[in-house]
Amino acid sequence: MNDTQTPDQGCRNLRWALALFDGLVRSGLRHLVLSPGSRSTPLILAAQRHPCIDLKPILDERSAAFFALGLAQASSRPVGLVCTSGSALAHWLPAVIEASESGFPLILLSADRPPELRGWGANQTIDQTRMFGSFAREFHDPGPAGAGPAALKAIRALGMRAGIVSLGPRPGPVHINLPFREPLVPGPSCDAEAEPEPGRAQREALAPLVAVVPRTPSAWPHGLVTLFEGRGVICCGPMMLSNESAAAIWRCAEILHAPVLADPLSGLRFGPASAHRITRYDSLLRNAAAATGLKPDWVLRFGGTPVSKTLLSWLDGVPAILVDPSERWNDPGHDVCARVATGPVDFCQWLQASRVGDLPTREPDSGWTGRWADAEQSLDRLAGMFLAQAPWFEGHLIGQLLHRLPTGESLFCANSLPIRQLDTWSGQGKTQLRVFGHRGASGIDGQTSTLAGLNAGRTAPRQGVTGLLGDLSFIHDLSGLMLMQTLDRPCIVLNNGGGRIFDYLPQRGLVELERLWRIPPSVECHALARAFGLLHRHVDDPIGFEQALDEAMDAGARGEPAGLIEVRINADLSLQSHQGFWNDVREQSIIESE
Ligand SMILES: Cc1ncc(C[n+]2csc(CCOP(=O)(O)OP(=O)(O)O)c2C)c(N)n1
Repeated sequence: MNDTQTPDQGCRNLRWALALFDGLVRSGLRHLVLSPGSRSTPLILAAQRHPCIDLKPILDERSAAFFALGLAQASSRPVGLVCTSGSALAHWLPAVIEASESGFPLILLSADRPPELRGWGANQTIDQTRMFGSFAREFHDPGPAGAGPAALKAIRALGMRAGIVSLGPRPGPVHINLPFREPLVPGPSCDAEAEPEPGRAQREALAPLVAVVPRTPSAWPHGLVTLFEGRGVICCGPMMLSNESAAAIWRCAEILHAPVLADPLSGLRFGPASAHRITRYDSLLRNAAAATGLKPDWVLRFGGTPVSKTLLSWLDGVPAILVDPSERWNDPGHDVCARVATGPVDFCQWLQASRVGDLPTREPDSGWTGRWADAEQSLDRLAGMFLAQAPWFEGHLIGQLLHRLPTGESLFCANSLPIRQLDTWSGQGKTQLRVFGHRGASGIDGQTSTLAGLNAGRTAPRQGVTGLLGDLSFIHDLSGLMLMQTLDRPCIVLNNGGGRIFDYLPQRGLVELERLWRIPPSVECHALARAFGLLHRHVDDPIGFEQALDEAMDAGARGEPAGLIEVRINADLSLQSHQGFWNDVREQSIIESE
């Protein structure tokens, strides 16, 4: 069943609603109380077709909501409410207040008109946004029904999330406002039905699927073990890791015989060597045979979303187990099938106690992880060979910089190309090095001020933080330069003539790319440095860079300001080099077929 093949809007609405209920059912929902109306028709048709849902019609929405409250109270399961647009949902309010105050799981599914009709005098159309204010634990407005597998996956994930959130840790109502475009009734050829998505059989081992696993490991369902059948990878995104947590993740890798794909901001990429550590995945996975041959059955995730887009799209569709003690829903790919609300240390203990490592499908290290380690080594060699013949660019500079930062030092790496280039070129580093970056909102703002703040907050004088920034990021935070006047670590500015990341994105072919996207700054770094009383060094070759870095670090060691190092980058050449390297990777035979 392919949604893009059927333009019927009614059918699209129905499939969308069915996917939403699939997610809700997976979180434990079994009852839906509806009050009749037209706009909510796709929801009612979908619930009617869903084999796990019991439907109860009640005319008055106020009474329906109190009835649902009773059901939720008695069953300790999320209970759904459906009504039409307009004043209908306002009648839910007293019961919603009670559900919020008493902590009962209600799922409020209000049908709505599509955005183009809101605020234009369309019939029965009011502002339904956040109608229940702080009485709803979460509010979602996912927009009109989408087409295609990604949209269905997203709405299914939202259903599951809503049910899970309604159950706790602070149980209560969750409101999803659902706009539907007409026609609301599907055509006769629509063959929509509740359908299993990929990996469903595996996920059903947790039936009813418990996506958020409680904090106490003794209460974790046994079904969680079965998610680790077959071959897996551990993916570590940006996070602040204690030594104890880092050790626990390495131990998880040993137990599971799984490689650790370590993001530059994970805290695991640099430090004592580990046979499980993989750092070259962003390049490696551009090779089609490697991407296919190394595809895992599951991914165990720690930390935030990794920097590498290549990695993210390769993981699309792979069932994920997210271990995260926070209440964040860190799952942009909508692939998380179990979210374990704990940290690496507790999780590792559970792995050990539940003997996940002894599953019969587990391969010895020499097999699966050995293949990953070989691939990493091949990529190391390829990168080395490539850099040996390429003209100097950021690929070389990153190696030089990492090599010169002593143990215990840190790097603050700006967004845009610097963090991606670090991701691509750093490789493994045995020197303990911490990398800071702003991947929460991935802004290019506040970078020089943050660099100064990081240095002010350090606990030992020998643990300084060096900055690596693009030229626009540097200029974006000019007032921060005042804070850098006494900084004893350098700020390295990669001056490539503006926002050159756009050369790597689909915008690269657009008219006026230079004026409207790259925006090359019309101010000179040296003039800025002079204006702010900063020492300025200007380099454009490897020897000059090393000299400047040594001088700046030596000055810092004497407690003197380290100043700016402006590196002139030929952005066209750099782009060519990156593309050349990735082409080499694509063409090489990197992994042997099994
Ligand atoms: C506050 C903020 N404004 C705009 C953007 C969008 N943006 C992302 S990268 C970029 C260009 C950055 O240029 P530069 O710092 O010189 O780095 P380069 O692309 O050359 O690596 C822009 C404008 C953003 N992420 N954050």
